[in-house]
Amino acid sequence: MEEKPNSVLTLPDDYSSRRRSSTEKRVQQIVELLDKKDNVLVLMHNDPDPDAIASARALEELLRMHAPTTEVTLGHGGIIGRAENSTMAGLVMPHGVRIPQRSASERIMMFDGVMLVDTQPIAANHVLWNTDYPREEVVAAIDHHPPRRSQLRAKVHDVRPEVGASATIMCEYLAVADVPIDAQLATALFYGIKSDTLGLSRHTSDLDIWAYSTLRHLIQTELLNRIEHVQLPRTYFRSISDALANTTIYTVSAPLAVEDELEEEEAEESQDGEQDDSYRSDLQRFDLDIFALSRMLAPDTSGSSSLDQADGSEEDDEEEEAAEVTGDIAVSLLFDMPRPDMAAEVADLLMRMENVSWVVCLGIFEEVGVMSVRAADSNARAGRLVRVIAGRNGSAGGHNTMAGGRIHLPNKTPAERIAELHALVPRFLKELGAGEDVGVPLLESK
Ligand SMILES: [Mn+2]
Repeated sequence: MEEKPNSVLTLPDDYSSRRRSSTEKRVQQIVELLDKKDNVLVLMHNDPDPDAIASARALEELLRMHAPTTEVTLGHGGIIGRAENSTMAGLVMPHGVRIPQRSASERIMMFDGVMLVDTQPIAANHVLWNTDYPREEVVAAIDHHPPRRSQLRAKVHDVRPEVGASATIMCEYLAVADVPIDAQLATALFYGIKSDTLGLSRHTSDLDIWAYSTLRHLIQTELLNRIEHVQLPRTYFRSISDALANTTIYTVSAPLAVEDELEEEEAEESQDGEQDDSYRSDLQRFDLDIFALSRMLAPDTSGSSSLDQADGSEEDDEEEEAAEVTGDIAVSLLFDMPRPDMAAEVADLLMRMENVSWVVCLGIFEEVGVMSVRAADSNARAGRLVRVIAGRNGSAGGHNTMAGGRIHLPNKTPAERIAELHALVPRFLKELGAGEDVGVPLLESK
């Protein structure tokens, strides 16, 4: 095991004093708000991913130093399903607490403060949702998901959609607040950024590149390998096999972007999608370091990709034309998923197929229909697509190239749930301009 001394992250060379003082002020505000609080909950989104876990650990470390009298509990709803993520949680967050939604109201009341990481008060993907907890009382929200059109804000509300990972924002806090981090936390933060940005290959800002390259020297490679290359259960391969057997390819002239069909306010939105988005297939991870390296060597191409801009400013994209491109749409159905994040993992895998412009992966987990959508074009508005489909029967959201959602299917027989899933397919195809295409099963196609 490599032994590395704890170190304070060095801020970027071009980090202005103005920026420094505004970050200092945010940290200061958090510390002051915790002044009279004895025990606070740092709450991750449901089914936390590496970015959420790393961000929670980083906030815990910051509070340990700057609010030492406040007891901190790290908590989340849902399950940590994916093998890499549960391995990471076991190694770096063994003290994390699972809070089931049904007992959330009582459990939350045991804390005198709540802070959110990798999610925000208005989102439906954390356990405060569906409780009476006054969400305007949330002490801080540190997140990078596109903000909702809502007045509901945390007291310290740091939501930056242009940044690739919440862990990156936490690195900035740690650096400004002079918090030394050990190799384990450095590894967690590095992996959080790596998995959320696909190794800086998409949705990446200058700050992500700074954090990633600074952390790179501090990580414990053995720990990273244990997480990233964890052995997978047989059920994993069975699920992948089932998914590929139930994948159909539609070849059409597909619209590049989804057109507006509903007002934002009409759909109940959540961030289920973005949480899905952080799960990456192993195959994709294989290529990440090459990408990361090329991004670091060519910083000019990194700072403001069109994806960042399009995701960050919802208002601007009204002017975009829905251009036509030819590409394949891969639709995969997973009728019985072992865990809710399986759909996202399969979607990531299918995105690697040649000539694919859209992937729609639909699955059933318990009483929920799970949608995971990927698009090749950075202006594709995948988030809008899943919101259109989910409508009022579910919750959905996401970025231009990655999105997800859930449709609630309670009180239905398994056969009825499967029928509901099948019924979603023509709706997706219609939205994508492929309503007439019959499709070819992937495993029978040439
Ligand atoms: Mn994230």
